[in-house]
Formats: sequence, structure tokens, C-alpha cells
Amino acid sequence: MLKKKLSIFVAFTLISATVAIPYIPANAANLNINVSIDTTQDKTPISQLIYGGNWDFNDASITSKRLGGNRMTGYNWENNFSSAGSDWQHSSDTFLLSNGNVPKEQWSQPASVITTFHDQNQAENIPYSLVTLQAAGYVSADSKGTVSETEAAPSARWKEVKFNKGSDLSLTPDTTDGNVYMDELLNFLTNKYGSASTPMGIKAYAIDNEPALWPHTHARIHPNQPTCSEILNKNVELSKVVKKLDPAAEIYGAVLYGFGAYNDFQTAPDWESVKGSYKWFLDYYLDNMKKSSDLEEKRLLDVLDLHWYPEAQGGGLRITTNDTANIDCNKARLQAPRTLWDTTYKEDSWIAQWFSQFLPIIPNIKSSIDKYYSGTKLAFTEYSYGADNHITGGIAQADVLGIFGKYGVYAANIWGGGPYTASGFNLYRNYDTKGSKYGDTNVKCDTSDIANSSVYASIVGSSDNKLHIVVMNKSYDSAANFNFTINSKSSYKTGSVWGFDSSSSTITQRTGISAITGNKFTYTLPALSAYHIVLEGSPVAPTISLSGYINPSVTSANPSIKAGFKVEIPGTTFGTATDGSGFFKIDNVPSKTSSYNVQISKAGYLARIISNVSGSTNSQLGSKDVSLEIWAGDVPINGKSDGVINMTDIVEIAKCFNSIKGAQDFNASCDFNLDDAINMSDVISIAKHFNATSGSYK
Ligand SMILES: [Ca+2]
Ligand SMILES: [Ca+2]
Ligand SMILES: [Ca+2]
Repeated sequence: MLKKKLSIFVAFTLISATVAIPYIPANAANLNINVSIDTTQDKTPISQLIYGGNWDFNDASITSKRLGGNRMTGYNWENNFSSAGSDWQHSSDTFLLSNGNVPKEQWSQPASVITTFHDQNQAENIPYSLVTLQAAGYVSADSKGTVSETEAAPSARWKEVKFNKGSDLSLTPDTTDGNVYMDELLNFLTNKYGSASTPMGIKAYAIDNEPALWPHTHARIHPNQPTCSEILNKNVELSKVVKKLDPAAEIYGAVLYGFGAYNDFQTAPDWESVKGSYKWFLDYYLDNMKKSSDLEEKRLLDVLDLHWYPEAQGGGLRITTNDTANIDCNKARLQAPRTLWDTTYKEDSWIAQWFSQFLPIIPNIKSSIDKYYSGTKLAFTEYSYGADNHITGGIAQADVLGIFGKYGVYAANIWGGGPYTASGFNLYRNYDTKGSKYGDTNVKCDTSDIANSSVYASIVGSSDNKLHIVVMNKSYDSAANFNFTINSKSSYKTGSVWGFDSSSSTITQRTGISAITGNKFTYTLPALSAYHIVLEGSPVAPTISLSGYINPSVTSANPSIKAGFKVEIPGTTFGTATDGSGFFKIDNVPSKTSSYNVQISKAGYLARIISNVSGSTNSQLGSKDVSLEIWAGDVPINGKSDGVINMTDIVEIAKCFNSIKGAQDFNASCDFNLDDAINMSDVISIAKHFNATSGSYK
């Protein structure tokens, strides 16, 4: 269950490798995929730290950088030597200095690997540095190469790491004693750069790296399998050191390598004894970090830091590979990001086979956080979906970044990177090569075809005048017509489009979109492509709706008695009529700061005017239970009512008294109770509000 991780060295050599792109037939019929977007719903901030890396690669525009990996476990900040562990012959050497481009004259300066890393980030305008601290127990004493098994710590080849020095902290650490102190390192870094709350400060520290794997990766430093309680204790104690010296710095822990560590800390020796009712190790870790934080009265864990190298396979091959000759593996790579969020998806992996109750993985992790240490952020500081130089790697990368943004991941750092994965980043970060970016507020976006497409939408801040859509056609064979329907406070007219596809990793501008009407349009993507659509619009004038219920003053057996009352806004063209339940609703009334009047009328009834109806909010004028009563009795004469119920109206009834429908003298306006006869019951209707005028309504 160990992951196959590239060493930093191997990863660097792979960056320049090229892989042929297979021929993709495009003769299949187009897919039709419906996408609905609502810029008024599911609005959540997208953390900009999800676009992070572990190093610079290609032209990827990244927002944070991590100094981590296996090498940092054995890093001695006093002399800058480090141990490769099992990645390369358990060699203690100067790799981090040479690999980190530390100027030779600084090789013997304290922490120059860290300071060079941070200085480079500052120079590249990468504002967020995440630096790994040492907690395994020992770090390299020298750069004399391979450490044999008999020289495993403790031996002269190692210095012991202590979190607290217990005496005055020095800016020039003693390289001749047997110890390396973490509080002295924090003191050195905050002295040089200021605290994390200042612009130059290092923003975050991780509690070592992948501790569950130490007996494998660093058998000379920590040959025994760590226990749950050991790692918990080390996280608490080292975090306390950081929080004391740099309270604003964020703590990342426990930097777990993968699911085997999330689950039972790689079958830790004490797991069964501490498990209790915990679902998995993450629960134990979060719960106990919270308890320790409560004791300290400060948060000791800011970010739950996990690594995620998908175990999903296709065609018998794990999708994290850079070998792209296996089409089934490539296709599985395109689906693998669904394991992060999709409850309906089951990947081909041992996790899905044996531990499906923990999938999809992000919602399960978040529910543990909510249950045991609410407010803790989530980071994946190492992950890779493979195929750094293949279209499927580029699409998977773009998909994963969309998912991280949509599902509230706080930070993420790709391990690896190549031309196509760089384009997966730049589709969000620099799609036009002029620094234009995807929005920072996620909005609701759903596709009708999860298998063949992924679509994400965002706006900038709270304004939806500009709508960013990242859309992927994951079909290997078919172009796809994407039919977009958008609900928005803006009306979109045109769109510009950028993207990459199987022909090249370079993001280029594509055919634009013009003459959008009704916030609907269709756009076709070729098979295996990822595009960024930017729609430009202007605000739609806001509108309100006015609704309510009326009730005639007449008792009637006729079910239509409440229907057909005209409801109008005098002086406008807006109006409607009541339905059989007396309900009315006028939509799309222009919002205004002043008020509206609403008039309700029907032949034979005394018109009622509701004044001072808000012009800026939706109003309901009367409910089903407490409805607006409309009084019968104002009979129109020559088509006109006079706004008062009086003798004139009685006279009008007298003219047709005792007539029935069809008779020559029958006047429908006088048949208030709709029984097709004009008689005493209609006269009684008048009597109820005799002498009332339109002003008599209250
Ligand atoms: Ca020392
Ligand atoms: Ca009248
Ligand atoms: Ca009647």
C-alpha cells in the first residue's frame, strides 16, 4: 500500500521528457451536454492557495510554494546537509543546497536552503511559503554520503533534533554540539523575515513529512514504526514552539502520505488501543489536536495537511504514471478526480474496493473536521494525477483545480509538473498570457454529463458582470456541444474563449461567442479539450413581483367567483387577472425607490386601490387566509363605474330585476353571485356596503 512517489531528482529529469500524443479520431457524432449555471447560488470563496506547487515548473503561474518532501525530514538547518533516505542510498549530502540553487558562498550559512527558497518566492511574487520543520528525531550531521545500517541514529552521522533549546536562542547556532533546535530555527527565521503577519514573513510551517513512512523512507533516522501517540505528541509540542515564536504562522499537520495513513496511520502499533469509536486515524488526530489546543487556549493545528496520490487504475496501470501509451489508463485518469467529490463514482482501486465508506474523499475528510475540530482548513500539499505531458494529465489537472475551488480546499501543491499540467494551472491563472485569472468566488454550476465533462464557474468578488467558465470535454472520441443556460443578475452578450487540446499544450485563443440572447448559448469543444470561457455582460435592471389573494364580498356556489379580477398598476402596462383561487402575481415589475399603486377591479365591483406598495421589494398583498376583500355593488353604466355604491346602482339592478341569463334585459354586471339570475340575493350583496366609495377600503 505504499505509494510510488517520484523523488525530487527523478521528477526534475521527467519535466523535460516529451511523450507522443496519440491520434484521436474525431468522426463520432457530437455529444450534447447541458450546463446550468446560477451566479446567485452556492457562492463560496475560492482559496487562492490551491494553485500551489512544490517547485517551479514550465511556465505555470503558482500562488504558493512548499519546501517539503522526503529530503526535508533529515534536513539540518545549522549546516544545510540532508538525508536522501531510501530515495537514494540513505545519502547524507549537499543535495538541497545544489538542487535549491543556493549560492555557494551561502552553503555554510544557517538555514540557507530555507532562506534561498523563501527569497526566490519573494522575487517571483509568490507570497506564500510553506516550510517543513523536522520532527523525526535526527538530522544529517555531515555530507559524507551513504549512511550504513549500523550507523543508524543515534550515531556520529546524526544530530539529535530538540524542539526547545532551554537556553538563550542564538542567530549563529553551535554546529559542534550534538543538537539541532527547532525554536532556534524559528527565532532565526522570524528575526530575518519578521512574523508571518508581515509581508516578508514565512507564512506556514509543516510538522515534518509523511511520518507513517519514516521506517521505509528514513530507516536510518527512525527505523521503528511511529505510534499514533508519538506523532500526536510531536505535532502538539512542535506546534507550541512555532505558536510561541510566530503566533501568526499557520501550522500544517500531520502531512500524511495517503489513505493508509488517513485510515490507521499505516497500521500503527498502538492504533487498535487508541481507536475507540473513531472512524479512522484522521478522527483521532483531529480530536486530540483540538483537546490539546483547548488546553493551550490557542489553535495548534490550522491546516489538516494530507497527500493524495490517486490509487485509481485503468488498463492495469495506476493513473499517476507518466506512461501514456495505455489508453484505458488515460481514460481512467480523466475520471479519477471524481473520487474527490462524486458520491456516484467508484474508481478501480483498492481504496474503492475495501474502504468505499470513506469515498468520496473530500466530503468524508470535511465531515471528520466538522465533527472533531471544526474550522480546521484542508490542504493537499502533495498530489499528482500523472501524465504531466499528455492531454489527459492536463485535463485531470484542470479538473482537480476546479474541484479544489468548488469544494473549499484551502491549499494544494502539485508534486510534479510538465507542459500539460502547467496549462491545467494556467487555464485558471494566466489563460491569456497577460495574467488574467479565473474568478475568486465559486458559483453554482452543474453538468448533465459527469463522465464526459467537467464544468466550473466563478465570478470576481460579488459582481457577476464577468462570468468565468472552465469547461472540459473528457470524451476521447467525440466533440461535444455544450448548451449553457445561465441565471444571473447580468445579461451576457459576448464571450471570449481560450483553451488547450490534444494537439498542443499551449493555451490559445479560440472562436469567440457573440450575440448571446436570454443568457443561453451553445459552444462546441473538440474531444479531449479544456477551455476557459469569459462572458461579458451588464447588469439586468432589477425587477420585483407583486402577488396576493382577493376575495369577493359575495357568497356564491360558483367556483369561478374569485376569478377574473383585473389587477393592474395604473399608469403602466403591468397587470394580470386573478385565478380561480383569487391569486394573482405580476412579475418583472421594474424596481424603483418610490412606491407603486395596485388597482383591483371587475365589472360590478367597487374598485380597490392598494397604495404605497414597495417599489423595491417583492410584496404579497393579502394571503390565502387574510385576503383582500372586494365589494360588490358598483354597477357600470355605459361601461363606466362611478366609484360609489348607491341608489344609482340599485336603479341599475331594478332595470334587470328578476331576469335570467339569456333574457334581453339580463345584465351580467348585476349578477354578483354568478348564479345566472338577478334577484334579491344580488340586491343583498349591494346592501352590505351601501354608500361605500373606493376610499372606504382600509
Ligand atoms: Ca547545534
Ligand atoms: Ca355606482
Ligand atoms: Ca344572482
